[in-house]
Amino acid sequence: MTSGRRPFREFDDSYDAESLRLARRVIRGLSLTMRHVVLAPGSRSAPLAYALAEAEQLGVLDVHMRIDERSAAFTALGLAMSTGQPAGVVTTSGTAAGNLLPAVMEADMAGIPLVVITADRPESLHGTGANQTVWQQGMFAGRVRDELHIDQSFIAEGQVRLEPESRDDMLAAETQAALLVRAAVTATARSAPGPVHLNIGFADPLVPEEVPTPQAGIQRWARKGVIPAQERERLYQQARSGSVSPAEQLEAAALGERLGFDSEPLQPTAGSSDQPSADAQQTIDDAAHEPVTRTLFVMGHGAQREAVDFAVRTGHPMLAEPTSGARWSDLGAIQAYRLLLQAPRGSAGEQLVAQTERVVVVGRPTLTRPVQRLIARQDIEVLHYAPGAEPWHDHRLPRRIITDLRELAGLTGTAAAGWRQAWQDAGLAAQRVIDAVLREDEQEHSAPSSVRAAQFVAETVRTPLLLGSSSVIRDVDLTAVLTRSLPGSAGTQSLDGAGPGGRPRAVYALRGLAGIDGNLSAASGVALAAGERITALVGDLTFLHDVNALLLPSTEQVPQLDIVVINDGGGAIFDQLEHGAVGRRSGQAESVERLFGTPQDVDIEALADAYHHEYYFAETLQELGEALAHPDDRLGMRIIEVRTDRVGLRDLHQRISERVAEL
Ligand SMILES: Cc1ncc(C[n+]2csc(CCOP(=O)(O)OP(=O)(O)O)c2C)c(N)n1
Ligand SMILES: [Mg+2]
Repeated sequence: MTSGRRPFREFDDSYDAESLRLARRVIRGLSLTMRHVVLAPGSRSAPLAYALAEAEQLGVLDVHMRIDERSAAFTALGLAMSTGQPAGVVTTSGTAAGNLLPAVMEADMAGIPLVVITADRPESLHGTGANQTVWQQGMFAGRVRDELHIDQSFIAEGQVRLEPESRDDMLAAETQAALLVRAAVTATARSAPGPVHLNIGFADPLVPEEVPTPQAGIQRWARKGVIPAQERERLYQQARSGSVSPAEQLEAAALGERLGFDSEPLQPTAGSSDQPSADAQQTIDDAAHEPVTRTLFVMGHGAQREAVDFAVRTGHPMLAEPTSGARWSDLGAIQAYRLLLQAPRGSAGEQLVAQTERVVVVGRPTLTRPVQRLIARQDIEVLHYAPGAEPWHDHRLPRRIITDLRELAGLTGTAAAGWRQAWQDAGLAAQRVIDAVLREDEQEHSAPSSVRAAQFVAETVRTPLLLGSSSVIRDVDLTAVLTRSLPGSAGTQSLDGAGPGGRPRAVYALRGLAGIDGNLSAASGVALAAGERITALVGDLTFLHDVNALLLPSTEQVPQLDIVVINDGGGAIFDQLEHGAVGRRSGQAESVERLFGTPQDVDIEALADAYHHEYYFAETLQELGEALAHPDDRLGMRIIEVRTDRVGLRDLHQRISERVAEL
């Protein structure tokens, strides 16, 4: 504390260890805009653990304990993905911190506000051979939007203050933490939301003192303006159907007031259900006249909602990936578009592509090569609608960037008569072929293929879905007919994307880097945030890679999660790629299977048993349907295994392509 100035005290915990006092202020700052924190146990992070427990008791935060840090980080990623709000993960020092890297990488490339907080040894112990001590400052450099290092010694040196000298003291630990989270959620023309890193060097002692008087208890440090738990829940639920919650606005306003910022609302991140503004609506309505064009919209991951509305209202066809928020047949998304794009000369698909004047890319398409080839074509004008910075944006792409919906409207106008219908007809014809081939295949083998199983799950489940990387998401993209109004319900179909429950149906996936790691943990984060059942549909290697998502300390709330594992005893996807052809060369099959297929025969039932989660084996689609029925009556985490054979998949895909090419 600098001499002569009176500290601006909001609460008094001067009786306590300095590490605890620092941790409390940091958590106060973080909790301005954060509701969920996932914590893994450790010694150096103890001050944060105690402070988090207090914050949870005060109703400021929800804390989730996990044992494996990689799983903890992906759980936090899922929490942030689902809410569009920052979520935190806290670890001790050493390799614990290293385990956060995969989730940080995904958050970076997917634009998710993940706040990683690593406890560190104090700077004085670095380079002395002290246990579990490694240079952690900047360890996520290049992948985080901002990073902050606070060492406890900074307090004595006056670089960080525990007691601010004014309400907007920029050296106050609380303010610094709050500003860091702000960097995670800020969307500007140059920077998308994304992960941030806070590294804190704590010095002993790391345990709290006993509270000397009841008044000095934890109730003293709750930040002012904390919304009562019940009200918070109501606002939170409300927030899930809108773009920016009243709670966020309140919190942003509170932060702004304290720190002297403009209190503009926080920006929702990609994948959240942002509504088009009145302005955007007007633009859409104005554009519904001139010019008349044959434009094709490619809707990738995180496609902006206003562009989807624009395409729907102006009648342009949409080739929409499952996580684009546009992949609804009741919105007219084109089925089986991948096959239309790769159809041979003279086919209906080829003629449609030939008539296309312009392609507009929205969001980030990652799933199929025919789409990549389409948007790389030189003979068709390709535009990219990107109103703000995109985490994946590559300025080297030879595409014209359109940042304004009005400008887009001026170029694409409204669709030529029959343009969307022609695509829809072709898509529907291809869809019929897919369904027929899948049926034939099922009869031939007297068991469903993995493709059919994925289609079945995506089309039948009534919960939000998380699609695993690898074949699953591509199979759903190729074959599933998804509707926003769920089967069996009388939900209305409106442009606001609302399903029968009044919320848009959500389809999640880790498309930032498409890793097969962390998928189940992310799904459990989504389930924890949503407070409802989620279905994760994954391949066997994706399941086994993140099996520690099943590992929950027995004190913790079990996520409402159905995990459907399509077990084909290894990685099927490589056989669909070039390696499938290599494997068919004489004498190469075994080697390709070993190098890429990585066969496994883990007993998934025994695994589920070991973790005490319910297990179902579905031999037929009917059994699968029964296992997935009545999601509201189920409790906890359930694992549903479907066994399939990957040997015939390459032929099955070829048969589908050939039959569609004949159309
Ligand atoms: C962390 C990580 N490691 C490796 C890969 C490369 N990879 C992509 S798909 C795949 C196999 C996935 O197998 P499975 O989950 O069983 O799905 P399948 O293709 O069999 O349906 C692998 C290893 C990856 N995407 N992420
Ligand atoms: Mg597999």
